[in-house]
Amino acid sequence: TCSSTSSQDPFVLTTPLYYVNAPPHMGSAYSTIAADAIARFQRLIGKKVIFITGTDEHGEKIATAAAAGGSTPNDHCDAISQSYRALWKDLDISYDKFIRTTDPKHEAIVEEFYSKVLANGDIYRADYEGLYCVNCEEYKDEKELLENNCCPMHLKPCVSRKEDNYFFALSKYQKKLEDILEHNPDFVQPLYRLNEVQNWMKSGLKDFSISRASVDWGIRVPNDPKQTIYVWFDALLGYISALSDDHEQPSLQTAISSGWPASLHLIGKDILRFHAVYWPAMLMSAGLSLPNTVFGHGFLTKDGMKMGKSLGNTLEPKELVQRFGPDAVRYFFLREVEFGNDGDYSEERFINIVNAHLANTIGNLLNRTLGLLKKNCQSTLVADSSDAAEGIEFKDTVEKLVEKSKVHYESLQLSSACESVMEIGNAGNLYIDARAPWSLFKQGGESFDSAAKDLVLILEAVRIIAVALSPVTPNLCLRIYRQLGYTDQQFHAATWSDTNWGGLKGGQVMAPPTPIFARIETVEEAESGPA
Ligand code: ME8
Repeated sequence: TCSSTSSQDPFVLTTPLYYVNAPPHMGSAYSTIAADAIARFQRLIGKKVIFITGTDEHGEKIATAAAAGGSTPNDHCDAISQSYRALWKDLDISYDKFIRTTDPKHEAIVEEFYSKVLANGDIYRADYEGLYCVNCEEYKDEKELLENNCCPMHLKPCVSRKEDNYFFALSKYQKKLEDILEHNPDFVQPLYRLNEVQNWMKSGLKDFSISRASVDWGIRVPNDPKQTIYVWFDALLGYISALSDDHEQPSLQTAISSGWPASLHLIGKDILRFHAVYWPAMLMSAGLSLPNTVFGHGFLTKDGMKMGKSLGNTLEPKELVQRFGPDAVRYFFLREVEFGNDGDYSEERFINIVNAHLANTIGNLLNRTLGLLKKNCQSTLVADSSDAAEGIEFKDTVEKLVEKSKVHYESLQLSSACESVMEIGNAGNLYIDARAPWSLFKQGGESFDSAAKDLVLILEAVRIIAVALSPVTPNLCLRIYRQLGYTDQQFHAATWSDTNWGGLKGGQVMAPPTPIFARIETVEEAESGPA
């Protein structure tokens, strides 16, 4: 069964360990951005988080890519693995562990794990003949293939292979897996992915080959150095070896005691079967606990096809970050794609969304409020924000919306979480337009005082946005905090309880208003010159 967790347990979450056959593309970045938002949210609510990512470096696909590029597998892996780290830096990914499957500590753990499964009687030797997709690194059932035995994902023909391999007795775990899925309906999410998994299982689980005689680039099978361990049997264990302490003798036991089981494996739907079927069976065989949740998100597509390294129809995340900055990229994909579903990218939509939400709804609201405060109140708050008086309804609205966003974050509905936070911005804009403080200031007297108080309330709402949206757009939110007169340390020390109404205090001095998010010019605007 799935293990239970106590509040002391760390929140361990993982991205897929990406293949180093090619540098990262927007699909790899998408999973990692989503994981980062979840990790940052969990830290905000006070969890100790261990956020794991890394690279999957063995197997035929990688060896072929290295040879094609004229380098040794080692040099090739070093270079490409580094390009993942560099992109994670550009995208503000706050990972705690980066595991490479060529790390000696990982190799030691894979060998130990293999030996445990062998000792448990779940590994045997047999001949195998089948159709293999090198891009999936998987033997395929003829039934799943397109014309000419083409893989439906990669549109390339599978190759016929015949080998004498070691097999893992997956079929032994059919009943146990069925029970787990039935009794832990949250184990595979979203629900429609659970249904996919249950459907596959109906046709009966087949044992699978976990070694390759034909592949040299891999971890040797203990006691049979002529074979290497199948790349998936190796890579999944990266989630455990990542936990192992660099200063200790690597062992399953010490790695496990540092945080296993994982709370959440975040993956794309292409690798659901490995995570929801093979991996739990492998763990059971070795007597280890299962992760709590496997969440399979959808694909970013281009012209309806999965964007990917193998098809070469990718979008360059590095370029997007250079043009638009990390916050815009993070926000767009998390807000635009309902988490779990597929989503298509278009530049026009990208620019429209980030301009409307980040530059207008939040950026302008903050900027014009600070402008009025500077002009009329020397940039100083006249009262505590907790003193909401006439704005009590506005305060209630904000409180409800921020609570809603929390519920969405907790259930991994990242797009809805963004939406609820953005509704706070909408409410702020409605409030300021309805109150029209610019004319109240002109009227003077009591009207002037109530306008000054209105600004406090609006800024308080923007402050709450900065905390609640910080998992998604950490830089933008830091800039909001600076505008509100806080130090960077105060921003970094913020917790979810800082979304409670009442943080801004009378007498607090705001920074001179500067735009927190530069509106992106559309191509047409750029061509028609300055407005
Ligand atoms: O599968 N849209 O590595 P990989 C959304 N090494 N997400 C996408 C995507 C797209 N178009 N393309 C890729 C592997 N992804 C194995 C994993 S884990 C122990 C081993 C994301 O480099 C998505 O998360 O092919 C997908 O599952 C993953 O990248 C595949 O990465």
